[in-house]
Amino acid sequence: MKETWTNSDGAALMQHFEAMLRIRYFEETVADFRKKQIIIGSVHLCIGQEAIYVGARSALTDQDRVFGTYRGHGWAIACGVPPLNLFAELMGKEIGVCKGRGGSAQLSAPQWGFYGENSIVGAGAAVALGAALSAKREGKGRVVLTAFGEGAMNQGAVHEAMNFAAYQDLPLIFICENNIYSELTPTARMVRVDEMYQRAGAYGMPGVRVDGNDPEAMRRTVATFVDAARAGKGPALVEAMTQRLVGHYIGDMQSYRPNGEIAEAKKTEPIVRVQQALAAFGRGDEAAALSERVRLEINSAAELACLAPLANAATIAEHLYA
Ligand SMILES: Cc1ncc(C[n+]2csc(CCOP(=O)(O)OP(=O)(O)O)c2C)c(N)n1
Repeated sequence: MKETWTNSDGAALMQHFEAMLRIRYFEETVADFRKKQIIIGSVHLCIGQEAIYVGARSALTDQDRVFGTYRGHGWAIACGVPPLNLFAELMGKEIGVCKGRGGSAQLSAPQWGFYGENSIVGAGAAVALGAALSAKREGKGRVVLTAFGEGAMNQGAVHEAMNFAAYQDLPLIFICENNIYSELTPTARMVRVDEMYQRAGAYGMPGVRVDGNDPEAMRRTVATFVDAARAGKGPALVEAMTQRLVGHYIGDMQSYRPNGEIAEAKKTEPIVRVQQALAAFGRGDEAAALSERVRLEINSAAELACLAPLANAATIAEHLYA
């Protein structure tokens, strides 16, 4: 797919680059900490999919609301959640965004417009539907974005959310992160039609497939649909093509992936591509300095999170609902 980078000085691209690096370095540190058991529990990394979060979030405003999945650290960071409080959450620390009660797959940070992850595949779409209904009734132009994998497109809750949102003209943007695997199974082996965007027409809403490794393509596409949703024209489905460069979970040997697939994907992964584009704009040195600065920022956030106290045992049952 062709890049859409036309800005003359690469300024927008540099901003995307910074945000994508923040996610990448965060995730790499999480992988390291999980292996060392500094972080425990289930962790799903989004390495390789950063352009989706950064591009799409840059098309939203702070009044909008984002719902992710268990692979949601990237959405949280793109929404502006401070890496320190996110690391701390994954470590069960009191300064975590959910006071250490949520962990990697259940955290939320509504004060940043991030209404959370969800470990039940496809369930976030139904929750986001409720937020979109509320946004429509409020009438303040708020838009809701919900993201899920292409495997989730076969869940009943996603189907119901799409149908209801389209019928009610709700301001809801559905982002399908198509990384071509549903857990450990190639999605093409599970469905007859693996072009997920084509399903949008059946619900009566627009649907497009976009290069999810191109943050500008993501921003432009999502911005068009966000404008329409704010104007009362209802939902849309954006199928963002990407690849995860790591396992579904930490420790996944990925024996289901053909030899060479990851090496090939690394040639067109979003950070490498944006870095090359910035070099072409004559901003390669600036990009390298920025990369170093973001790495230091993430290292320092990780160190501070390690030093922070664990969740208070005396109040551990507070803020929990079951
Ligand atoms: C309702 C439900 N069914 C099954 C699972 C187990 N499960 C966890 S991730 C996953 C695959 C989801 O694939 P996809 O939607 O493509 O998202 P990805 O993990 O690739 O981001 C499955 C089946 C679950 N968590 N919830």
